[in-house]
Amino acid sequence: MKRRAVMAGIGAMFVGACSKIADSKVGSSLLGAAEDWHRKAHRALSDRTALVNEYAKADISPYFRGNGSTSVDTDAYRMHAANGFADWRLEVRGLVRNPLSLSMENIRKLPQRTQITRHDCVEGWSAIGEWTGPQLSTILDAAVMDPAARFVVFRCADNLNGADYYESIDLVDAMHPQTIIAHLLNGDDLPEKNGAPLRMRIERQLGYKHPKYLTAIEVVSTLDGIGEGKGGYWEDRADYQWYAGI
Ligand SMILES: Nc1nc2c(c(=O)[nH]1)N[C@H]1C(S)=C(S)[C@@H](COP(=O)(O)O)O[C@H]1N2
Ligand SMILES: [Mo]
Repeated sequence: MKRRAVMAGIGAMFVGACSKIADSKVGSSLLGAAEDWHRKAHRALSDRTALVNEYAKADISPYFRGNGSTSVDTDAYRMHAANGFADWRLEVRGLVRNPLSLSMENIRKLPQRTQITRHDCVEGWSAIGEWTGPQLSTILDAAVMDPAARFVVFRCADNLNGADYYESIDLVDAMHPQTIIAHLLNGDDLPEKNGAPLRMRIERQLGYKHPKYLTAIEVVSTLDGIGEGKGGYWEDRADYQWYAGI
């Protein structure tokens, strides 16, 4: 047999086998299951980029409670608060080409996003607030992440019961349009209890994933060696899930 004929024969065999499998009941349910699996995996991935519900001004809670740390018990923080956080700096470091040190003025001058969202705490309360600040993606784009980057770690000024609060997310949440570095709540500078002068809003996740009193953003390839290695203050000490998607 000529080579071309052999190839055509093999091709025909495959086509034949496939259509036979697809014709049989077992075959079509197998193909169906594979397709279903792919569709679900695809949906799970694309859903993570979907926006959470945003509310109207009329829905804003009259009082947005403070939870966990409601202040930072250091002289440095008191001094920052006393001069309106004019000297506060947000460091952007780790696996980035351009490390940054941003002032509040720098942050206010970036393009801003305002969103009215519901905050859900695992302790069983919710509140709706209007948050304003630059998208994290804008800052990460300016810093230019290394190809090895996989997670973003947030460092905070407060120490809660003997350990520094920290959190981390993956790059899907880091680049999500509703992931912002908020400096305003309901149009005013953040109150101290809600994380002045800067706090993250990571709207696709539960309350403990939104670090307050933000001092640094660290781009890393692994969470090993950071805190106890589980990616966050509560993950390290109370078995809270690292991925707390809502
Ligand atoms: N730095 C820091 N961030 C934090 C906490 C904290 O104690 N310290 N508590 C977390 C928890 S459990 C919740 S529910 C929210 C509360 O935010 P709020 O004080 O603005 O209500 O902040 C989160 N971020
Ligand atoms: Mo919480």
